[in-house]
Amino acid sequence: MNACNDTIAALATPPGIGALGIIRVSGSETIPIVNAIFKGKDLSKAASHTILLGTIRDDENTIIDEVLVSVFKGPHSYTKEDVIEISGHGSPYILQKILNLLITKGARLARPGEFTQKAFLNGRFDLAQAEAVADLIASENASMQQIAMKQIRGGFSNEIKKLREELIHFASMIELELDFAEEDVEFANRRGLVRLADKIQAIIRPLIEGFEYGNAIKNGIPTVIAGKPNAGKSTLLNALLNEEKAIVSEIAGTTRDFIEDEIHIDGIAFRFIDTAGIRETDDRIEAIGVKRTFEKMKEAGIIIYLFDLINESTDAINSQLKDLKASEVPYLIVGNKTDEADPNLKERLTREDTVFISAKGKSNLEELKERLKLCVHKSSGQSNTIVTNTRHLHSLQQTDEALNRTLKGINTQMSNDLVAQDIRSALFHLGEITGEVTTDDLLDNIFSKFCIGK
Ligand SMILES: Nc1nc2c(ncn2[C@@H]2O[C@H](COP(=O)(O)OP(=O)(O)OP(=O)(O)O)[C@@H](O)[C@H]2O)c(=O)[nH]1
Ligand SMILES: [Mg+2]
Repeated sequence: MNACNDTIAALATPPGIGALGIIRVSGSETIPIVNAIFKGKDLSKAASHTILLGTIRDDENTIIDEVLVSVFKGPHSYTKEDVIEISGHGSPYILQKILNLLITKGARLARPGEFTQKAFLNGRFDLAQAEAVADLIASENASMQQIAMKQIRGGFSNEIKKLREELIHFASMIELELDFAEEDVEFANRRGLVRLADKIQAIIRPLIEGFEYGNAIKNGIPTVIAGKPNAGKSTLLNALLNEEKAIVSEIAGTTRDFIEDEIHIDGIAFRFIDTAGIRETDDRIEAIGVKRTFEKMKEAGIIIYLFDLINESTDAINSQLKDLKASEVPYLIVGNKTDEADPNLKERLTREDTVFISAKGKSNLEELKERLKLCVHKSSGQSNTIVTNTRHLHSLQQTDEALNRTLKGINTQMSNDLVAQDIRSALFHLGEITGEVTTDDLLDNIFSKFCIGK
């Protein structure tokens, strides 16, 4: 990692032509560097959080652009250093020229994520919050945006920091006992330690369990449309996507490979997967498709189980539902083809959890969407903090395991140095999440994934 007190500059808006382009500068020399190319009010005399109009000129005094300059004096800025944002006209030529001038005056081109990295290193926020900034920028739907925003505003960081401090207390007590090993004293209250380990596990385990849900929200909830051949699965996929994506035909066994696409329903991304209809078949290719359907159903976040109200008997339908109930994946039972179905059949099947639709006629799809949303809210449980970052998940799992070992060590009256080692390990992994424990490699790895200028 290069000197952190360099003054850095980068384009903060996307490259290409735009109405405006913003160049950001941060570091101890920000004000003299920008002052050297800015003609207008003397920036060293400008108050923080003010915007000034002026021109950017090169060494020949040629006007490059007329700009607005926003001044943020450290520590009241994103990076806690002096920061200036130069808003110019969005011409790649002009912006490049301004950046070059800044560099000739002593700024250095920023690396990806370096502004946020400075913010982290200067204690503006912790690592999990810094990572959430990248998530926020990458968020494509309301749920992702909300999860990232919650994390930026503290999320689970504060709680983890508090617990870690309590654990540090126990760790130091146990270390102290090690120093007095001859004397058989007990500074660390074992019951208190067990209580704390339990408390930490009670907090981190739901976070670990919620990861799958969080990840689903990030990547789209895999929603498998399954059922017998000809139930209308491909028709339903097309109706939901509003596009003739999958082939529909009256021939049973039309779909053999799965076809998928994503849509957002009220900010939640669902990845709908149309599958091969489930039946015994001698056709080798179709049989592979059916096998894959079962695999997809196991991996699904939600299953939409579709049956044909015209061509299937009540008994046939009920026996399919029995198999479905055995599955661990949340499912929705959907009767299709209400447009031509015998209304009596529908009556006999009426169960609270069945949705009746006509995929072909696109009727009652709104209710289906509502029910899909309900499934998601149900599986998100009570936890309002959601972990979506694999790095956090890994650290939480390692913490959990270290605490298990700690508890086991206490229960089996293992020697103090072993228990101390397990507590240190738990502390290390908890600290990794918020960045109280870091390595340069880890930081480089995290921030290199950011965009330049953030
Ligand atoms: N009347 C009526 N027919 C429908 C409806 N939905 C689908 N169909 C018809 O049912 C037949 C089968 O539809 P598909 O969507 O291909 O069925 P599938 O479940 O994908 O079938 P496979 O791919 O073979 O497993 C087609 O002829 C559709 O037009 C509906 O709501 N009402
Ligand atoms: Mg199909």
